[in-house]
Amino acid sequence: MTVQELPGDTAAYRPTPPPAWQPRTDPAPLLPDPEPYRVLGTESADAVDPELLLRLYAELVRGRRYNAQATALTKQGRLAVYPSSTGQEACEVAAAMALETRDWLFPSYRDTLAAVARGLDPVQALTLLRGDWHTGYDPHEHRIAPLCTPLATQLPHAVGLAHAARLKGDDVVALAMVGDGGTSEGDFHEALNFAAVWQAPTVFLVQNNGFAISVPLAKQTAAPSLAHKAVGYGMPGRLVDGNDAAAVHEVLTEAVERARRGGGPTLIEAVTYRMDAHTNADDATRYRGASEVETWRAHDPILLLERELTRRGLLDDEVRKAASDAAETMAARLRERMNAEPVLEPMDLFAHVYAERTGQLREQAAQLTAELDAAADAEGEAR
Ligand SMILES: Cc1ncc(C[n+]2csc(CCOP(=O)(O)OP(=O)(O)O)c2C)c(N)n1
Ligand SMILES: [Mg+2]
Repeated sequence: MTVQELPGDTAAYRPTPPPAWQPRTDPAPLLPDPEPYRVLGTESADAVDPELLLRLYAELVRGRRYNAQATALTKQGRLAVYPSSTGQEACEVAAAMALETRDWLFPSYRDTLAAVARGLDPVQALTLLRGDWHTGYDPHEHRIAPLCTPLATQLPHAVGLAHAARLKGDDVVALAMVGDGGTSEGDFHEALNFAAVWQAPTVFLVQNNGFAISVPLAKQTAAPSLAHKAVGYGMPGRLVDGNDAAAVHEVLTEAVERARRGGGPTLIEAVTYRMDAHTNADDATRYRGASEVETWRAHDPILLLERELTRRGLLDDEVRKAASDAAETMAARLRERMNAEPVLEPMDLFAHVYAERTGQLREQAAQLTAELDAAADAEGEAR
């Protein structure tokens, strides 16, 4: 074993392990493919069920329209902020489709689309981003954890839930979504370590969209790939083309099934690209060039699917129109409902925070009650 000389006094450093030392796990089977795994445009595309390709297509078209509509709502002052997943729809949709109803999804703030593709009401999915009412939906009802803004904190939650389900004998899988930037968080490390040690039925999907706001991946990590990080925890790492909906769907489905069988967690890095700015509050032209964006436009997830469907004679004007009509209907309904003023109950601010209110929350609740009563009295007097 050759060890690079360290500068300074290295006399005390004895890197050679004793002869009996063996790796605890053979690292070779855990290593990701050297290139992102692809299906569309390759020979294995022929084996993909046409129904699945058509379903993915309809969902991707609807997803893109959802992103455009939600972004437009921010410009109309109807939504405080929207982190668009345009360009990442294949990951979002495949994540939702790989799960069974009994499974759990742990999304980040960028994964509204995955929640909607899983069946969540599109308006409820935006409630948090409008700043209206907590999570906006009942996580237990939908088995979708709150869209998580603090980076990577959803990952230990996912592991805890998966581990608890396993202890109870439920064959539930937790799929946790995180960005490339989120992999630098301590929570990422803790979650993956616990998941591997406990063999918790968890799947980690990292959407490597190239940036953490303005920070490019090259400034985020020196690892060969984010998928390689899996090996250090003792779980398999998979590297997949995140714009290839068939490939992401296959890799995620395999990982979910493996976790359900008791095979333990998987870390998946989906290589994709954030086509829009970080959110509507960001100007991406300040840190990246137009030519980079154009290169990715040629590798657009919808375009890749359209090519495959056309090659197999599955895409005609009727299929296109059905997908775009369904997307337009969804967008029109979303617009209409988001333009209606929500009915909000201010005291709900204190509901669902803790099972038992803390002293500070009780104080704040009393203060708000007094303010609301005073406002009501003032209104009464003014009449
Ligand atoms: C713990 C924590 N630190 C910092 C932030 C501020 N922040 C919000 S988004 C973001 C970038 C995250 O990038 P990435 O994980 O790649 O996800 P993406 O936005 O690209 O989907 C940062 C630093 C935060 N939300 N939480
Ligand atoms: Mg990112």
